Amino acid sequence: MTAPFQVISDLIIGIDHVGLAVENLDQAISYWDENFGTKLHSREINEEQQIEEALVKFPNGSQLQLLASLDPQSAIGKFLAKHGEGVQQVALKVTDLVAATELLAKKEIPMVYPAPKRGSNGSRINFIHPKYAGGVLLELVEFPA
Ligand code: V0V
Repeated sequence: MTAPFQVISDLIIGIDHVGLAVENLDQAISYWDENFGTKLHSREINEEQQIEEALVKFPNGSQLQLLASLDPQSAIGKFLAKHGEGVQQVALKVTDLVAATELLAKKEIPMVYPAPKRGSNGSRINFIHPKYAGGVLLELVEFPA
């Protein structure tokens, strides 16, 4: 059976989070809590990415992901060395990461990784390099149904 025709807007739910590279995770969590009233949603180490990250939520549910490096050679370590603290990524939530990847490939927009990686809270993630996305590192994130 032929799969129904899909366009990318069928697959993208919206912005899941904006990711900030930070030098000190504890200080960053406190900063956003004390000054902007965010609440800590989750915190975990991602060995593969060599980071420790925390999701903090605003009252309306929108999220920041605070990303600290555990290794200078990690993506976050390199970002901090080159750019300092700041916005490292914008993450789009998708219903189907593989289908989104296939549609983007048809537009000659490749993913950084050949296959999805593990993201926070059981998600699957992949990235579009800033050179294909207007200078912004775009993450695509899919959560289990
Ligand atoms: C690099 N560039 C960036 C950038 N990273 N520009 C904007 N935002 C960024 N995040 C610029 C860099 O300054 C260079 O600019 C140019 O892109 C080429 O850089 P490159 O030599 O390819 O840079 P690298 O070696 O730093 O690698 C960049 C990529 C790397 C995107 C390939 O960061 C990567 O693999 N990222 C995916 C993994 C990741 O980000 N993990 C951490 C989050 P000029 O000098 O040419 O102008 S993990 C996560 O989000 C999790 C676990 C989650 O649950 O969400």
